[in-house]
Parts: sequence; C-alpha cells; structure tokens
Amino acid sequence: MAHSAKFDGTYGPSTWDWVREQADDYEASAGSEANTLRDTGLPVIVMTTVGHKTGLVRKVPLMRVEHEGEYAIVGSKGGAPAHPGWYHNLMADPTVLIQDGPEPFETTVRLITGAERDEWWERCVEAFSPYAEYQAKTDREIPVFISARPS
Ligand code: F42
Repeated sequence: MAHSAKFDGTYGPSTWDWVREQADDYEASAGSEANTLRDTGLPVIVMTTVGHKTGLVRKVPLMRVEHEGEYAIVGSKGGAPAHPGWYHNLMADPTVLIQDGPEPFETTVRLITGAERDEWWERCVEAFSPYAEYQAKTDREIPVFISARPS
C-alpha cells in the first residue's frame, strides 16, 4: 500500500524492549502474531509516526479501540505524569500509519476534547479497563486522538 515517503526513513526502535519486540513481531508477521497485549488476549494495533525532533520512524503498539472504521489513539503511557513522546509527533504532524491486520493504511488523526472525548473515552475503557486506572493516576488529561476512516 502506497504511503508518504517520510515513513520509509530510518527506523528508531522504542527504548522499551517489550514494546520494540511487539511492534517488530507484529509487523514481521503481518499482524498475525504479537497482536494482543501480553496474556490479556486484548487486541493491539500498531501506529507509525515520524519523530518531530529526530525524523526517525517510530512504531507504537496501542490497544485496539475501533468504532465504525475510526480508531482511538490513547496517550495513556500507563498513567505516567507526562504524555508519551509520540504525542508530540502527532501534534507536529497528524499523518500516521495504522496497522490493524496485514496491511498498514495512511490516515490523519485529530485530538478530541469535551463531549466527543467523553463519548470515545467510554469506548476506550470498555475495550481496556486499565485506561480508567491510568486516568485516575495522573492529573494530566490523557490525550485521545481519532483516526480518519481509511479512504
Ligand atoms: N501506550 C499508550 O500510551 N497507550 C496504549 O494504549 C498502549 C498500548 C500498548 C500495547 C502493547 C504494547 O506493547 C505497548 C503499548 N503501549 C501503549 C506503549 C506504547 O507503545 C509506547 O511505548 C508508550 O506510549 C510510550 O511512548 P513513547 O513515545 O514515550 O516511547 C518511549 C518509550 C520512547 O521510545 N521514546 C523514544 C526515546 O528514544 O526515548 C523517543 C520517541 C519519540 O517519538 N521521540 C520523538 C522524536 O523526534 O524521535 C520526540 C518526542 C518528544 O518527546 O518530543
């Protein structure tokens, strides 16, 4: 599937080993392996962004929260006090690849707030209940982006 050339740049693997392995195994198996969060059986997708500081290609496994062709991209980072680094990549350039199965597709994401976020937040917690604990752990509002339906 054709995508913007920037996604063909140098790959910058995650500094977290389990994350790097998940992203690499997911991609190497066309989404048939490493597609759940450890032993939870809960499905995972992989988002690709470009580092806004380094220009490196970043691959970010995320819980799969899908509704009518749109995906929620939740910057929980386990309830850490700061947003994940990839949050800043999206704010600098909302064009991403999303892989949910064999092939990634290119799309754009938008940050949602207020009532729209509340509606999506319910779907996120429904899909992965720890999100609620993560939000309770931090006073930052966990950012939720929504991806546009593949064209
Ligand atoms: N993280 C979530 O936030 N939400 C989820 O739903 C989620 C699910 C999930 C499922 C499986 C799995 O294996 C991991 C999962 N994670 C989830 C973890 C997620 O994949 C990320 O590892 C996590 O969100 C942290 O993202 P991060 O971008 O902070 O990654 C760190 C560890 C990292 O690799 N940092 C890099 C580094 O070298 O320190 C830099 C990353 C980066 O994009 N840097 C930018 C650049 O220019 O290169 C600059 C970013 C900036 O800070 O300005």
